[in-house]
Amino acid sequence: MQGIVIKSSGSVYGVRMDDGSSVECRVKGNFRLKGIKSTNPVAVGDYVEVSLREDGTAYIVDILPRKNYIVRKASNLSKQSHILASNLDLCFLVVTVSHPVTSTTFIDRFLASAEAYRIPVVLVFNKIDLYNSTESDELNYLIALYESIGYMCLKTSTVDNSGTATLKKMMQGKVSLLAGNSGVGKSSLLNAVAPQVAARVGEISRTHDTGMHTTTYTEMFEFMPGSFIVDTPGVKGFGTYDMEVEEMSHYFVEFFELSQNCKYGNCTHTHEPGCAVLEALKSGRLAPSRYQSYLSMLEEKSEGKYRSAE
Ligand SMILES: Nc1nc2c(ncn2[C@@H]2O[C@H](COP(=O)(O)OP(=O)(O)O)[C@@H](O)[C@H]2O)c(=O)[nH]1
Ligand SMILES: [Mg+2]
Ligand SMILES: [Zn+2]
Repeated sequence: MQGIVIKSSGSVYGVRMDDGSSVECRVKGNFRLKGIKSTNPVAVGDYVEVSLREDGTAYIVDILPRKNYIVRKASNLSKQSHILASNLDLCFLVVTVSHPVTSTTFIDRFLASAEAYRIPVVLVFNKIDLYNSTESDELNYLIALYESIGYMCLKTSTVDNSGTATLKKMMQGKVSLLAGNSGVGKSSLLNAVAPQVAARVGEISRTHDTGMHTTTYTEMFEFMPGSFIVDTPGVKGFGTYDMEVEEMSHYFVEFFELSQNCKYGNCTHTHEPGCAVLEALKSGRLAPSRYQSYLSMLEEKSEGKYRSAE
C-alpha cells in the first residue's frame, strides 16, 4: 500500500494512505536513503510504500523517487542535512516593497536556490494596500523585471483581500510552501486562504515556544482535498543550496540563456572578454540588481572557500 507522509516527528510518521485512511508508521530497521547524508531517512511529502502488520503496526519499507526536496544543515559542523520536506509543487515567496523592505538580494538568492532544488516559485507581493506612489512604482518595476525572467507574480493584500482568492486557486491540488522574511504577511495570507490551517499552525508554534517538541517536527496540512500546505517551524524558507561557482549562473535563469553566447565556456561573467552577460548588463538588457545578487553570491562563495581552507 502506498501513501504520502504528512507528519514527521523524527521517529513516528503520519501517512495518509491512497484510500484516504491515516496510518502511524515507523521506519523498518536501518532503512537508509541512498546518496544523501541525512539525519532523517523519511520526510514530509515523501510517497512511501507501507507494510501493514497483522498486529496493527505499520512500517515504511520504501520511498518512491523524489522530484525535489529541501534541506537544512543539521549543524554548522556536520556535513549531514536534515530533509525538511520533499515533492513540493510550488513555493510562494512572499515579499514586500516596504514594511519591511524585502531586498532584491534576498529574492534572487531564494530564486537561485529554488532553481537548484528544482522547485517552481511564485512571487507574492503582499501589502499592496500600504504603498505610496513611489513604492507602487517600485512594485511595478519588480513585477515587470521578474515576469520578464519568467517568474509568475501575484499582488495581494490581506487587508482588502485582493489576490487572495487567486492565491488559493493556485494552491489547488498542489503541495505548497509559504516562505519569506518575517513580517511580510505569511501567517496573514495563510489565514486568508486556509483559516483552519492557520489556527493549527499557531497552536503548534506555541507548543514549540514552550519546547515541547523537537525542531524535527514538520507537518503538511490538507486544507482542501488534495491541496497541502507545508509548515516547517522556525524556517523562513529553505537553506541556500550549496552550489559550485561554475553552476551558480545556471540558477540565474536569464544569465544561463545569455551565457550561451559568452566567448568562453567556463565564463564566470565577471571580467572575461566576450562575455555576453556583461554586454547585456552594459546595454541595459540585464537588470543591475540581478547582477549585484549574482556577484554577492559569488563573493560569499569564495569567502566560504577561504574560511574552510584555514
Ligand atoms: N497593511 C497590511 N498589513 C498586513 C498585510 N498582511 C499582513 N499584514 C500585517 O503585517 C504584520 C506581519 O504579518 P504576519 O502575517 O504575522 O507576517 P509573517 O511574519 O510573515 O507571518 C501583521 O501586523 C499583519 O497584520 C497586508 O496585506 N496589508
Ligand atoms: Mg508568521
Ligand atoms: Zn560570460
